Amino acid sequence: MGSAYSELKGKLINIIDEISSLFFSCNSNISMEHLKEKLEKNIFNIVVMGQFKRGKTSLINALIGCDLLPVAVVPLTSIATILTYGDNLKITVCLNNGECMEIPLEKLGDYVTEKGNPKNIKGVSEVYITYPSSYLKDGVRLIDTPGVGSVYQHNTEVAYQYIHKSDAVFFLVSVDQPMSKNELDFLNDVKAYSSKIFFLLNKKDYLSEDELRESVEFIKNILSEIYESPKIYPISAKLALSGIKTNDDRIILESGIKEFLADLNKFLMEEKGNVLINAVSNNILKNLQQLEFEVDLEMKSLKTPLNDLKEKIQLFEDKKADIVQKKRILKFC
Ligand SMILES: Nc1nc2c(ncn2[C@@H]2O[C@H](COP(=O)(O)OP(=O)(O)O)[C@@H](O)[C@H]2O)c(=O)[nH]1
Ligand SMILES: [Mg+2]
Repeated sequence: MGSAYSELKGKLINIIDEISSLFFSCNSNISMEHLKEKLEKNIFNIVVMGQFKRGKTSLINALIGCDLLPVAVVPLTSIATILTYGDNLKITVCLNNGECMEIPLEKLGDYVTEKGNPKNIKGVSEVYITYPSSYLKDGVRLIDTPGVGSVYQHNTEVAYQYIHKSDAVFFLVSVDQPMSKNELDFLNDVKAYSSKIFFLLNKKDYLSEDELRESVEFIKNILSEIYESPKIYPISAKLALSGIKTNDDRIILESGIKEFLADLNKFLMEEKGNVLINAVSNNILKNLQQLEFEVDLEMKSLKTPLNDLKEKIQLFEDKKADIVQKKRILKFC
């Protein structure tokens, strides 16, 4: 990212410091402290979203080229998993009580799956994984969410928590399931928060070329009601992972992942900085609006006793005038 980006970043950090020194607290979703950290570390959240079983986790595994996260035929991930760059694989489970612990890969399923951790009885808040993938360089974080519309309501709630943290979204639908009302509602909500959405139509390996063309057209028509000229990437995350793992170019080509990866790389090289600056500026503005609202409320609450006090002083003055008047009358009697 160039010098213009660094300059803008520096200016925004100064603004955050100035605002933070004026106001101690702010009840916003994303605090000034978080926004500063986001800028300083270039934290860029790519949130993988979609209904359960669409292949979200498979896509993340394909991207990093490794069977790292558990995949299943039943709704599986009940916990959000956050992947960041690290020279070595390290898995940290954080609990709702603030405690965090490192676990080995073979224990991951005990915390992030509905089977190993039904209804999140273990009270896991998030799982952090570091991994040496080129897609995770320069502050990119890939966030795997449980997916909306699962029979488990708490999974949907977890997915929704991540909408407002997303800088870009991979939204997955799949050819074996028609697009649901849940998915459309969710997309409407995502639109308000994320400026960049990649639409992926997964499991293309189930269809012939003609069927796939029809399926892409169908999804495009639906999405066009919400987004202007949406681009859809038909892929097979399963084939992509198998091709990338075995370095088989024929399978990688067949998976359709190449065009998506090319556009993703271009976006990360050319647009990521702008999106990040925009996201932080928007959040600063939102925080300022919230602060303005709070200051306004406080002034109103101060004004009420002040008016009361004025009324009481007036009453006192009237009473005093009355007594003085009475005294004067008495004197003349
Ligand atoms: N045929 C086929 N199956 C896939 C593909 N991607 C994922 N799957 C399967 O779909 C199921 C759900 O995948 P998963 O990644 O766990 O979905 P998630 O719930 O959205 O994270 C698993 O059985 C995967 O093996 C694909 O491209 N083709
Ligand atoms: Mg999953």
